[in-house]
Amino acid sequence: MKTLLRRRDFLKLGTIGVAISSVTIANRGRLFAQPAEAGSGLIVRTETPYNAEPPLERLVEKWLTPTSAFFERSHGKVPILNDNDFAVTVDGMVDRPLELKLPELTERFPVSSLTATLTCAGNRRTEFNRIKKVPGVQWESGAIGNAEWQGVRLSDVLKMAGITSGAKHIWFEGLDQITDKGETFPFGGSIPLEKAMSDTESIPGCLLAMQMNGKPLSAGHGFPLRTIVPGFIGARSVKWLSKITISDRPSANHYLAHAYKLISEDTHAAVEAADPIYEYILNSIICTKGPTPLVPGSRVTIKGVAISGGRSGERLNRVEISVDGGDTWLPTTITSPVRDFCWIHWSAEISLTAKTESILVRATGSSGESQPRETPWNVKGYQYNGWHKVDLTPA
Ligand SMILES: Nc1nc2c(c(=O)[nH]1)N[C@H]1C(S)=C(S)[C@@H](COP(=O)(O)O)O[C@H]1N2
Ligand SMILES: [Mo]
Repeated sequence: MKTLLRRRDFLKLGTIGVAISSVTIANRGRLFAQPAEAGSGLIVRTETPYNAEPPLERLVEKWLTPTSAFFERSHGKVPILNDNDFAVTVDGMVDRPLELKLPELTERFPVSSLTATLTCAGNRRTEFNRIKKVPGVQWESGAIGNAEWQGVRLSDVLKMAGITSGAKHIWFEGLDQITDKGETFPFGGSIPLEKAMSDTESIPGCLLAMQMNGKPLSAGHGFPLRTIVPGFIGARSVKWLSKITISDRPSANHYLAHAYKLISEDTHAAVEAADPIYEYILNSIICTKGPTPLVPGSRVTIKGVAISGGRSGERLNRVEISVDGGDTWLPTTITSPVRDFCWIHWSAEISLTAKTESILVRATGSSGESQPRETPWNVKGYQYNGWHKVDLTPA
C-alpha cells in the first residue's frame, strides 16, 4: 500500500493540489452535539444517539422530503466538524493516495446532483415485534426520505487516485465514535467497486455529497461530507466521511462485517455465514392515517409512498391497496415523478363500508414479485416489507 505521494507524482498531478501528510492533524478537535433540540417535529426514538422519524403524513406532502421532515439515524453522538480543516483521504489499492480538502473536491471535480431515496434497513422494525420482539431502534415506517443531494462523483475521485488491479471494494469511514461492548470505533462499511463505478449520465454510482436539498448538509445528516449510494440501505451512505480505502475485500468495520446482515439465529457462525445487506428491498407504506371514526359510505383519499428494490434496473410495476384484508386488490395512481432510485407517491380513492376494518398496501416490482403478507422474522429486524396496514376505528 503506497502511503505517500512522491514529489514527482505530485508535480505530475500539476494543479491537483493533493498530498497525504497531515491526515492525523486534519479532522482533529471534534466536538459532539448535544441531543436533539425539542420541537423538530420528528418523533424521537432515542435521544443519544439521536434517532428520529417524521409522522407519516409528512412523507406525502412533498416528493422531495424537506430536511426538517427527514429521518435521522446515528449510532453515536453527532460530530460537529469544522469544514476549514476537514479533509477526506483516499488510500489503499491506488497509484496515488490523495488527501482532499473540502474546496478541492468541487474545484477539481464536476459537481453532480442526484435525487435518491434513503431508507434505513431497520425501517418498519416494530412490525417484526408482532412475530417476536426485536432489539434496536424501534422504527415505525418513517425511516425513509427522498432528497436531492449535491456533490462529486466517487468514480471521478477514484479515477484520479488510479485504482490498481485486483481492487474489488471501496471502504468508507466516518468521524463519529461509537462505543459498543467496551470498544470505541467509527461507523463505516463498503460497497463493491462495481457499484462505485456504475455511473450513468444522470446518476452517480455513488455521490460524495456536500449538500442536501440545496443547502450544506446539517450536522445530523453528515456535515460536511457523506456518501450517497442510490439503491443501497442507508447504512452504506456514510456520514462525516473522512476516509475512503480501496481494497480487494469488503470492509472489516462492524457495520459491514457483523451488523446489517439477515440472520435467523444470533450466533457467531450465522453472522459469519451471512452476506452484508447492500440493496434495499421492494416496499410500500400508507401515509394517510385511518379516518376516525369510520363513516360507512364515505369516500376517502389514501396516500403513500413506494420503492422498488434498489438493484439497478429494478422498477415498480404496480402499487395496490386492499380494503378486504387482502382478498382483492385495487389499483392506485402514481402522483409523482418516476425516477430510478427514488420513491413514488401514490394515491387512491376508496369507498368505506361498514365492513371496512383496515387498508392494506402492497407493491409489485418489474420482475413480477410482490411484497409478502409478512416478512420472515430476522434477529436484527431488517428489511421488513410485509403488506403495510392501517386500521380504521369504527364509529
Ligand atoms: N458515520 C455514520 N454514517 C452513517 C450512520 C452513522 O451512525 N454514522 N448511520 C447510517 C444509517 S444506519 C442510516 S439509515 C443513514 C441515515 O442517514 P440520515 O441520518 O441522514 O437520515 O446514515 C448512515 N450513515
Ligand atoms: Mo440505517
